[in-house]
Order: sequence, then C-alpha cells, then structure tokens
Amino acid sequence: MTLRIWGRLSSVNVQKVVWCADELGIAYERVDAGGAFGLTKTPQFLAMNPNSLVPVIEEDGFVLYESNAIVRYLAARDSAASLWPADLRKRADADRWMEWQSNTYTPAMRDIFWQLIRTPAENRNAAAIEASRRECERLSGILDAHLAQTRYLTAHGFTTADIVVGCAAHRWLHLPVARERRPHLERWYGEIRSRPGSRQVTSQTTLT
Ligand SMILES: N[C@@H](CCC(=O)N[C@@H](CS)C(=O)NCC(=O)O)C(=O)O
Repeated sequence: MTLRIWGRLSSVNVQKVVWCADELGIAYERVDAGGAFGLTKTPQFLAMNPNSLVPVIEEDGFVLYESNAIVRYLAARDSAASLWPADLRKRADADRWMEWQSNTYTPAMRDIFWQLIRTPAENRNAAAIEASRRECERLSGILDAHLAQTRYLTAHGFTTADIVVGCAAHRWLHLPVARERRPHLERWYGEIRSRPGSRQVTSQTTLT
C-alpha cells in the first residue's frame, strides 16, 4: 500500500510531513482531513488517532500520528539523504531544533495566527495578538542570531530541523503583521524555499 497522509495542507503539522515526503521523493496519497474537511471525528479516524488531530499516516497497516515522529520515521529510512543524521550528536542537534519548533516557536505563534487568520476582525483580541507577536519576534531573533553563524540550522547540512522550523518560519513570514527585519532568517528561508521539496508548502503565501 502506498503511504497515505491524512490532513489538510493548511495545517502546519501536515505541511512538515508533506515537505519531508516530497524532499525524499516518497510516493504518497494525501487525504484532506481536519478543519473544514472534517473526518477527524469519524470512528475510522479516531481508531487511528484518538486525539482527533492531523496529520496521521498509514502504510501497510502501520499507523502513526504526531508530526515530528512521522517526519523522523520518513527521514530515517533514507540514510543517504541524511535528513535525520545517523551520528548521535548530529541527530540530537537536529532533534533539539525540532523540539524547539513544536514546544516553543509554533505554540508562540498560535494566538496571532488564529486571531489574524481564523477569527473575524470584530471578534479579535488585540492583547492576545500583541503578546503573541512580541514572543514570536523574540524567538525569531534567536533564530536569526543562530542563522548568522550557520547556513542551515545544524552545522552539517539540510536536515529535518530545517523542514519543521522552516514550516513555522513560513507561517511567521506570511502573517499580515509588521515584522522586524531578520536578514539571516530571511536568507535561510529563501534558500530552503527554493528546494523543490518545499514547493507545496512555500507556494502557499496566503495563509488559511
Ligand atoms: N502534536 C500534534 C499536533 C497536531 C495538531 O494540533 N493538529 C491540528 C492541525 S495543525 C489539528 O488537527 N487541528 C484540528 C483540525 O484540523 O481539525 C502533531 O504535531 O502532529
């Protein structure tokens, strides 16, 4: 059975999986689910992910949810591509940035994204938007300072870290809000978005 990815492409967590699969040239079919597409509350979906969240993958009876676990699962099977390095310290370095994305950067972006993109203007909470914007600026400054010293997030080439942080950065850089200039972050984002594997994610410049 071909790999099946469940999840709408507007989800940052689905984007990570799609980018990784495209980067590796893995064949898959994607089923829109979540958000307006629904499906995530059906018994079939809940049997795959009782959290009722996307993404989920299915492959030959193997089912996996949690986007970064999926990204690692896909990356680990192509050791030549070295997206998730075999060397333990290099791998830990990539893992550190993957954790930072899922535990720090993306959560900081949640309020400003939901308020500006998914909440009608008359219902928005200006204080929540501003608090989220400030935290995203602080974290983007950390990313920018790091990327002043290194071409990719880790010192040993393009990895899963660039994919998952890249998806979060794509969202931040396309939010309709004034941002400080981050020359190193923007240089890195420009480089990774030129990779053919990123196309499905980075070609969507209007966030939904
Ligand atoms: N920790 C999970 C979070 C998954 C998650 O929050 N998914 C969101 C989309 S980004 C979701 O399914 N929201 C409900 C929906 O789309 O219906 C992961 O990384 O996969």
